[in-house]
Amino acid sequence: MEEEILQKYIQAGKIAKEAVKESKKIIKPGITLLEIADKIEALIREMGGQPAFPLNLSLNDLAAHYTPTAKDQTIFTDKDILKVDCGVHINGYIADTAYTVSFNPDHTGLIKASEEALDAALDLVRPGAHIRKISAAIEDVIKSHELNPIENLTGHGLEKYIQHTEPAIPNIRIEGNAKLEEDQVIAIEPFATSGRGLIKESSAQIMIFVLENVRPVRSQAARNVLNYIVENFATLPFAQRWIENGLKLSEFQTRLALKELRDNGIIGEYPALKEISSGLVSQHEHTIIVKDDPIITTR
Ligand SMILES: [Co+2]
Repeated sequence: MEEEILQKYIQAGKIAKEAVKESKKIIKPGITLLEIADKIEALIREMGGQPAFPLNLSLNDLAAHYTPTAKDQTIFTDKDILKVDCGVHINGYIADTAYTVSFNPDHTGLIKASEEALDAALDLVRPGAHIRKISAAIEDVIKSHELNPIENLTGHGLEKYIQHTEPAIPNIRIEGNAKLEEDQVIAIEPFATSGRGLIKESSAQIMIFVLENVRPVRSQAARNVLNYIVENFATLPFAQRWIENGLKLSEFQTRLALKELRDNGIIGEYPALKEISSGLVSQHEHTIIVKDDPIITTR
């Protein structure tokens, strides 16, 4: 890997680390999810990075892809378990990291399960390591806590301006001989649950979108939104509230434009993901550059 690119990955990781540290200071029962997202995303920009995706703040049985709306009133309470998934990029070079927070001692074991699974997985990362061994380690640690890994969420590779690419790193035993390769950039993200271990798309309003194909659109309003997306987010996921705030549009105007872009196959959607049996979910994640001496950019 070129030194210049390596340094961008490391810098993105540093900013993500700082963002996580600050989030741990401000997240207390009574804070709104919107306040958390606004503060942390602003901090990322102040430090010279850009959010690689909207700060994901997924409560309880939501595993991922919840981010607040511009007027979101949802409050984090002392009963909740909250996944904080934070992405930072510098010129498209991404750091992706997550942790879980709760002030309810009932959730301690659940949080430990994904944290220890991530530690066990990180210990195995090196060029030539079998992905199936990493996956098996994640499954074994989570099951040792008498909890289930989430089967249909996986770790993933990262590339310039691409948030999810090969290789997939499953959280359960798999077959096959795929191996990690030197200089691959990967995110490992075990999810543990007290439920069955499967997620589905929730029916709640979708708040995260991504550009897929640039094509002509009819209305001026949708064209303006498309230009804003291309200039600011390229192929990385973005939040509806970023459009509302950036272009000073109402929620109604924004949703109308996004609907037109979606109906024309220009943007895709990331619905919030919910555990199918309403089990509570924990998650931990780090980004690693695969080397003999691996670089965990977000730790
Ligand atoms: Co990730």
